Amino acid sequence: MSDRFDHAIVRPPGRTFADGLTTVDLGAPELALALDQHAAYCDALEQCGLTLLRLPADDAFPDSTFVEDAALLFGHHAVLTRPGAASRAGEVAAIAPALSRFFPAPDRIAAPGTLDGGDVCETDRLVLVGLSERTNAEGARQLARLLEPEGIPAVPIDIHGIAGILHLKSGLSWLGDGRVAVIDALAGHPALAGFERVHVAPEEAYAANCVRVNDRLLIAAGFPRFEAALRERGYEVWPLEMSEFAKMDGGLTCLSLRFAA
Ligand code: CIR
Repeated sequence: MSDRFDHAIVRPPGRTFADGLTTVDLGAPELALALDQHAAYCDALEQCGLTLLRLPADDAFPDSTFVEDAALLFGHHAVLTRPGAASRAGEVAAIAPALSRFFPAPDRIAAPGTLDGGDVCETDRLVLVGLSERTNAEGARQLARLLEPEGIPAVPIDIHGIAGILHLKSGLSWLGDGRVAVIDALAGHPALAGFERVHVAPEEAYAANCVRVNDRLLIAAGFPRFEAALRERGYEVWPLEMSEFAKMDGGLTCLSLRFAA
């Protein structure tokens, strides 16, 4: 398990972006602004040293810009997921050809398992798997079995009933260096006991979704307490405007699939 990446798969939002799923009440996203924010995100990944595989926008799937939910990449091992929302099921077949160049023999989550990539938080020692409205216990069990031969433990964290988070990674992110960023509602979970926890204040909860890419940490702009806490710890942070993706329940991790080729 590594924090070093050299490639990422991205897909810009399509014309149907505003028809996607959301649980928040922040208004409809503006496509032009979303495209600008996506371009800035892609630029940041490139500045971190990544080569991007840019997939075309896919109007058939309004949520398809959130590429992270359709696949999991662990080293040279890919797992095609089985998203928990019916409207997103077809995203897996839509992304599989792009992955096949690098991951010719991916594993798959099979029915009745469901699993969204947003529920899977990879760390340096284990993989945390959120049990959510999207990821069920069977999906988490299948993932644990797939990771077992690699000696990677998959530890479930039940997030049902935790307000304001769609996926585990809406409230928890791996920062590297033995640390996680975490919202208060998850911070006491025993699975996190061995990590240094950087607390994200309730009024800054959206900031808990951030992404470590090589030497930098991409964070959502507009969350000064969290940003200061990271700078104090020596992180080189890169704030990015995420307003239009936040309206659709999306965060920084879900906009790319990062890997080392
Ligand atoms: C959805 O509800 O599936 C999308 N609107 C947002 C998915 C965000 N994905 C993620 O956090 N991994």
